[in-house]
Amino acid sequence: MTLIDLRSDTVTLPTPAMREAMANAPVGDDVYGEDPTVNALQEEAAAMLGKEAGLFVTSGTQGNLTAVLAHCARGDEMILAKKSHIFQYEVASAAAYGGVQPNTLDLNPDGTMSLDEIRRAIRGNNAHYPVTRLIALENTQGGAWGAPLSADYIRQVSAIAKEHNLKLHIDGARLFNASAALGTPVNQLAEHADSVTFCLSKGLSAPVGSVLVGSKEFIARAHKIRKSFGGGMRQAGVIAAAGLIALREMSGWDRLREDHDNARILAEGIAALPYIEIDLSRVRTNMIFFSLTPDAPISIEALSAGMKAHGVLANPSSVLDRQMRMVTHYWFKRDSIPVVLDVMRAVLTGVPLTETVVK
Ligand code: TLP
Repeated sequence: MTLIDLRSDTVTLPTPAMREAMANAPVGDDVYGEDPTVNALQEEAAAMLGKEAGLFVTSGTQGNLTAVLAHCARGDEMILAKKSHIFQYEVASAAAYGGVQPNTLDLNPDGTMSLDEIRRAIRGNNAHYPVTRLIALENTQGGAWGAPLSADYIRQVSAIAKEHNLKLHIDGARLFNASAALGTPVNQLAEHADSVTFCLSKGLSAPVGSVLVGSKEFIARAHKIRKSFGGGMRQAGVIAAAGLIALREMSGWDRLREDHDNARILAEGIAALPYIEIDLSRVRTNMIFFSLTPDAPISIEALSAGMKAHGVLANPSSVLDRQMRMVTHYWFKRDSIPVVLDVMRAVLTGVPLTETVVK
């Protein structure tokens, strides 16, 4: 059975061009700064995002942790969304390894935190308070169904940060998706941030890695912190080569808009199924969230298990809310949409699959 995998865009496999580039990559010892492929990736990524320097890291999590620790000292506070990846899904690493305290805010449905609430969260000069050091945004914002944050919103947050002498980090795991959705070049989305991480895996399909970008001075500090986490990767050009192909061939607006269009078409089909609640206006990039109505005859776990039995993978995102997430990506093709919809219909209603779909 061929699997249709909608669990995440993290499941993307390297393209044939990536495998070829990996096989032929010139390499050296990156801890000595001597890997030409890593150096090329770091330079190209920094140039694309309009920053002075870049650092190849193993994952989005390592990039975010490295950035937070390069900006903050122990006991400092960072302001970020309660539904941000850094707060929810990075194993409290900033607290565990950096002693950094999160001050979390709610998200609006459009993925923004209110500017007023950000201002209120910044600590005053009082002996009892921690020092606020950092604001962290996420673009696209996974906790708001992959909503893209506009350059204008980021500029306004950055103005608040500057006024209070704070740093601004963007977890841009899906920054290129935001760019494609908004029609705004990535350098404009990165312009007002002190640091940005983006993932070469996920939507861009590389097998491994993220890049952290910022000023030369910031990246020099980040480089040392990455080493302390065991992130000095030696002949890493073998994987950076795939990252270069991801940047050059997989980050274009037309490419990523295919994933966004597929998400929209799939979401519209899901909206027409019984027992489904979905707000189509919130499907903005490559993520779809929907929930089961209270009268649905099965649980969200049973829906997921039933779909899996027919080769369609999607995970519940909240069992309590009976909610499921689907993420489209390069390896999810448009002709899979009718298959997913028919499988969902069959599992939800108990009526067998239509013949056209059964393989
Ligand atoms: N997100 C994964 C899971 O960890 C939830 C996913 O399937 O979406 N920032 C954002 C916004 C992310 O969504 C992720 C991964 C990361 C950072 C971490 O990246 P990795 O997995 O490379 O450490």
